[in-house]
Amino acid sequence: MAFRGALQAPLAPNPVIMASMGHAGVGIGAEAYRWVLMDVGADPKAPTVRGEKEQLEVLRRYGSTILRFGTSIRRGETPLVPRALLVDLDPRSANLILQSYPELFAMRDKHALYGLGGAARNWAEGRVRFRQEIEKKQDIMSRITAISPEPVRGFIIPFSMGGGTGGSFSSEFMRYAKTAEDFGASTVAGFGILPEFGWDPVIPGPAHISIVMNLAHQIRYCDTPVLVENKAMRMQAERLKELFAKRGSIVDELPKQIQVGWKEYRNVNLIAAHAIAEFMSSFIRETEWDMSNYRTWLAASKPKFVVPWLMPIAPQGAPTLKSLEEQLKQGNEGVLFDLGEEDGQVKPGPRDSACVLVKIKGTLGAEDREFLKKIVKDRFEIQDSRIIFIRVPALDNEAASAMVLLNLKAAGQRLLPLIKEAEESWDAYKDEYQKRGLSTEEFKQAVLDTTGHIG
Ligand SMILES: Nc1nc2c(ncn2[C@@H]2O[C@H](COP(=O)(O)OP(=O)(O)OP(=O)(O)O)[C@@H](O)[C@H]2O)c(=O)[nH]1
Ligand SMILES: [Mg+2]
Repeated sequence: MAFRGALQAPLAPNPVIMASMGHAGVGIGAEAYRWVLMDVGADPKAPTVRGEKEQLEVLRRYGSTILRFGTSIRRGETPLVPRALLVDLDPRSANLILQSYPELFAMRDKHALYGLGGAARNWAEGRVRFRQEIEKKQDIMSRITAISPEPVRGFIIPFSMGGGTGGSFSSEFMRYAKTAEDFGASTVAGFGILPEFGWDPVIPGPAHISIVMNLAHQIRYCDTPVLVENKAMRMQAERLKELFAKRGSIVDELPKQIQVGWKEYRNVNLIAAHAIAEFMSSFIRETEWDMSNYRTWLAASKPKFVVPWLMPIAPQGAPTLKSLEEQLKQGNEGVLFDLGEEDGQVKPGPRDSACVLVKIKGTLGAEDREFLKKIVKDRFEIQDSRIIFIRVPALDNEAASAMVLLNLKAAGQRLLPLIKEAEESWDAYKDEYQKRGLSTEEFKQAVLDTTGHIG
């Protein structure tokens, strides 16, 4: 009987790997996995499944993002291991996650790739070091093969654009994922975080140059470039801090005496992790949507940048639309990017579109769609025909949620001042960058590519 069950179970699609880059990327990537496992009711400290039926169920739903680690090893349980890479120049961040969550990241140092020291907040230095230390010395391909023996379907890449390592490593990794022979057909989704100037400890000038180089790489190599902002997320984190205090975070379980700077980003990272978990749920559960469909949705978009709108931001309640409506009434929602709205409205672009992921139990009827469409249209003037819906099945104990992925011209326009600032800073920094292999020509091309794509 058991054998027949195994034969009937549909195969999980090819794996998706989370490649977390730099300090912010590692913190958010690890938090997103914790979130995904909590959603299915697994204990993130020791995520396992029992029995064949449960195994098949979980693997059918999550097999593409979680590796079944060997055979049952204790008490008939099988550990589930995230297909996650934690990549940084500074070894502290990945090491701390591995030490604090040894059973979650059970392949230990296979998950971690690191060099020595930092990238000096210099995108060009980060790129050289990625090539020398991560790609060659650490042999990134062997790591990818270790956590995914099957061909890879896609990559999700969380990172911050304002430092040295995350912005440059993710740029190089996107290029690598899109040009290496083994991955040509995979789908690459970036989750890039824009820093908050004047609050986050970023250096204006170099941070702007990193943002431009990174945006140019996202335009060229990313199928789904998702942008979020620390400023918008911090505002929501502060507003909803009581709700987040009740929800556990990976940060809570890090040793108290070791500070790696995630404490102050705890709630901000929970919000980013929630957005990534929602994104993953659109193609890892039994939906009609494949990760590669995002590529087609955005193929002709200009700009193709995507901004997430989370409803609710901190999940509460039952898996019904009624419960979601209740959360909205309480203001538990928000766009994770400042679109420069005036009087609550954004000037519409002719091809603006939205992709609405709705996680509920049961069907998503015509009335439900109308209700959600109205919410979207009240805020953004998007044509009916350009709003698409993907229903994601919720589990019994899960809260209902929706994430609207917005593809708006306004998001591109917001980036123009940052590009201008980078251009104005170049002369002062160019010697430092040229020494590490980023020529004025290449930088100017990135400026042209980004402004041309957005404008
Ligand atoms: N949302 C969020 N932002 C972070 C986090 N950590 C750092 N940042 C912000 O991102 C900027 C730089 O990114 P980091 O990830 O710290 O830097 P890095 O990628 O490790 O690069 P280095 O500068 O080489 O260390 C910081 O100045 C902060 O503004 C985090 O955990 N979450
Ligand atoms: Mg760092």
